[in-house]
Amino acid sequence: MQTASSPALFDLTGKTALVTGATRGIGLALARGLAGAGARVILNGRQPEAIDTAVATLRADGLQAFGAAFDVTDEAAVAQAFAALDRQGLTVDILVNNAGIQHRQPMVELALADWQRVIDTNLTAAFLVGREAARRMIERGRGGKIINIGSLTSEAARATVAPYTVAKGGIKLLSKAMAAEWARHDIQANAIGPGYILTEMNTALVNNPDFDAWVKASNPAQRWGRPEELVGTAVYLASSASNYVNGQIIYVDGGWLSVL
Ligand code: GCO
Repeated sequence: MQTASSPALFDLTGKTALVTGATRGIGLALARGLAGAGARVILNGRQPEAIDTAVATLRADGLQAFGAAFDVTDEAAVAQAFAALDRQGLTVDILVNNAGIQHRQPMVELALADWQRVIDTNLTAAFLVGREAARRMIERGRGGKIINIGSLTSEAARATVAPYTVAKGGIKLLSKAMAAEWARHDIQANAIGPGYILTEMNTALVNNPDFDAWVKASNPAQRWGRPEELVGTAVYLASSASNYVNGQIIYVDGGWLSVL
């Protein structure tokens, strides 16, 4: 049996990756990282101008980047976006379901509309985009990779972020549901559970001295993570190095979940 040497195992040359919510934060870092490993990347977001800027930044570094503006929570828009990619000859080999929002409010005050919005964006969208991608991967018969972005809250709750917690718990099991149905088509669906990462979404937390102190005290690494620190795990889960790894969630959290 032939075993590829390690650079080849992780090489994404010739693959196309779609990253949702890729105009900033974790999504942008993962898009850049996958492109750095050789993939052609399609950056999704809702605002065309933000996508253009992100695409231009990657291209300036000699990376292969394209944009696709669509709302991941809109079933018809997702279908249309994939049809447009089909017409451009862009076939998604790797999907990163990253788009996510946060809404912090105690549950007794929480409106149904806010609950729904958070569930739609953080969980239902991963089903919608995953379904379109998987339909095509199955039809092409060349397998594929799906990486869903979970959270520490895929494992344990935190007060004031109930819908996010529920959605991220769902992401962990959605990855297993995808593996259960699509592994036979050589599709691997796994999740990454980032710890507390320095992103715009978390600005309010980073700037809150009590929260910042709590993050550093509760994490054995004693610090926040950086978006780039998720890239290695994403490249691994996008590459042939993980071809028999399916339905898993890998926490990249500095050890946070390992301690009480
Ligand atoms: C929060 C944060 C979360 C966490 C992340 C940890 O309010 O709890 O916004 O996004 O940073 O989910 O994994």
